[in-house]
Amino acid sequence: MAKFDFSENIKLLNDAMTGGAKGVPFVAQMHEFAMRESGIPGDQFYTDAKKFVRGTLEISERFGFDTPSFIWDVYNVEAQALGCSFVTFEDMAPAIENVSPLVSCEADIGKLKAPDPHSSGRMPMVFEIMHEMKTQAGMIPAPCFCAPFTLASHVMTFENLIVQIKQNPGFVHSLMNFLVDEVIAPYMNALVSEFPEIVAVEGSDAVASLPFITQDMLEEFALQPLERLQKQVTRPALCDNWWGDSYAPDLPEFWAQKRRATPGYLKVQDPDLYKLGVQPVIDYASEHNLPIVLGVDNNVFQNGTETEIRMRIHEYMEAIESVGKGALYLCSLSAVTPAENVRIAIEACNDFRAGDRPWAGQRSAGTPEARGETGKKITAIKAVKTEAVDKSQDTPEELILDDIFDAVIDADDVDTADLVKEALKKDINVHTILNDALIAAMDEIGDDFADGTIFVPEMLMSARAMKAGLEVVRPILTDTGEPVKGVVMLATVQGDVHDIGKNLVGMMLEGAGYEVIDLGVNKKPEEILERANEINPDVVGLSALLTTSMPSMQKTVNLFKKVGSKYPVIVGGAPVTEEFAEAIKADGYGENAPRAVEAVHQLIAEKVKINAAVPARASA
Ligand code: B1M
Repeated sequence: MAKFDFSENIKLLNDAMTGGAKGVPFVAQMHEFAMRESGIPGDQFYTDAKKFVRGTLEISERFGFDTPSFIWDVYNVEAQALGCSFVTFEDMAPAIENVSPLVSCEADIGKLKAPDPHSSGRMPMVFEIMHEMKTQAGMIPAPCFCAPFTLASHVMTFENLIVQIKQNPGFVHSLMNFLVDEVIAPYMNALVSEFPEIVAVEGSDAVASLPFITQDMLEEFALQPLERLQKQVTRPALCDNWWGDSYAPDLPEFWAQKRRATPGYLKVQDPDLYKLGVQPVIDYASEHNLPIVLGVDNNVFQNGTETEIRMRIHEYMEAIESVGKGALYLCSLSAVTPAENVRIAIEACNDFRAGDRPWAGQRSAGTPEARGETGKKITAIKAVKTEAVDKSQDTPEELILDDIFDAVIDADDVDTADLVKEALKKDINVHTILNDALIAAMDEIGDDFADGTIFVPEMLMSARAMKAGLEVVRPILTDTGEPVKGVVMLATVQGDVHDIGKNLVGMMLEGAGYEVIDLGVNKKPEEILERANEINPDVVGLSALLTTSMPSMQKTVNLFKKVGSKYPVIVGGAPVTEEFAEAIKADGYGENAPRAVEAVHQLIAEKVKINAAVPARASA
């Protein structure tokens, strides 16, 4: 007899997905929450299968989760086994640090060594977790894998992956084939042969979400490699966590793509679900006779009031009930999610099932307030780009500046560099080229990105083109002793390896004429201060994407203030709000990359004002 018994709820979950259940079950991604509540430090919890399973089962039982988490730190296992740099933390889940990518060019693929599922990295630990789950709880969870696109971004960095997709797609296909054929499929098949009871394997693929990639990229570089995997794994290989439904230019097509990744159900989660509302999901699911999985995100459990948590859960459970089959998903209960809020969430699920439904019929998702200001459709870019501009009255100088501007907008790095050279040959002032063509184009790109009219890849590629133009003018600016507008030092704070947003901020700052020194990710407060003292930047920029790493952002700002550092600090990242920035006494805040540039402009302008005022005061 197993020590922990979740069999009834596992049956409820299985029945719910086929329409035969009485109530709506919930599943939770709660490994990090279980780590904290069990008091097991992260560096042990995620490396010792027995501790992981004991902690997960005990906390699941203590808090009354329907079923224990089937999920561990899913994004890291294959990358670590391939040799990517793996970091553990005491107080949060481990991560892969993209310090030096394993693959930069096609030839590097040949240097990758296929992992052995029984001996490489923590792959053997996963076998042990499965074994422990089986003996302690009589259950065999679906093993998790890191889907090919996200794994490729670990192996070669997100930015390089996008650039190569645009410039050398064959190389990316070869890498994807290697990752599917030599890494993920053998690993999953080894688990299936050890545990034949496995019914399916489940992938996660956060990086392959909109608007970080486009829907076309998703099709060719995320979905098709997944389908290749599906053909090779001896059990259904599912993958259900692409975000970005609210950005999809073609939502039914996006959901059709999702269904190819999870043929048996449709999963939609916050923040997209909150923006879109439940009705489109209900309609689609009813039309296609599909169960739905609706996800409430961490921010609600982290920052929501009791009523907000309860209402969101009831609204989504009611939607699932109206479809007749499906489950609720509680996303990313983390090491800093208040235990009380988790209790409230679980109680809300139980109350709903018991018929205690004070908000029956009420909806807040999908309202204009829930949609916020973002979410404009990508089609708008086409309108911008195809708008005909009458250039017949332009001077030759204006014409070439327009061409440079267009080349940056069209993300053509070769054309941009050539046109800048041509403009210089024609004696056009270097500042005019910089300000009226290169920086002006990036301003427009920044606005389009902030509006949601273009996606990350377009912005990234335009930033590259801008950089190519900048390389041409830089030596001239240096020769003339022209000072750069200012130096900005960037870092993602300790415990956090998210860098896509920070890198975009860096590109936009370069695009606006600043020199950017990027320290990378997972940087301790002391290291950030030490490097600032070496570099002497005009502004320090900190990025955080996790609620668990926000305290580290606060510590860094505190340290700067404590030592009376002269460097102004701006902060940003998805969970970072203006209120938080004010509360931790940061000097500036950027909601997104263009706003971060504005914050830097403002701080530098203030600095210039102060510097100008100092001699005046001294002489008074
Ligand atoms: Co992670 N992840 N992730 N993840 N991931 C989030 C952030 C999450 C919201 C997903 C979720 O579960 N709902 C969640 C955080 C929940 C929370 O705490 N609030 C989460 C989690 C929990 C995790 C892990 C623990 C694993 C997991 O369970 N999912 C793990 C943690 C690793 C670690 O850091 N210790 C993890 C890992 C990963 C990947 C490695 C797989 C990958 C990161 C790859 C990389 O960055 N190289 C990843 C990704 C891609 C995401 C999502 C899908 C996207 C984040 C992103 O890149 N956005 C995200 C869910 C989502 O958003 N749908 C999620 C695109 C980027 C352009 O936006 O970074 O917000 P953003 O940057 C914006 C602004 O915020 C701002 O400007 C940028 C451009 O406009 N900005 C600044 C950013 N920095 C700024 C600095 C400034 C000013 C503005 O001044 C200096």
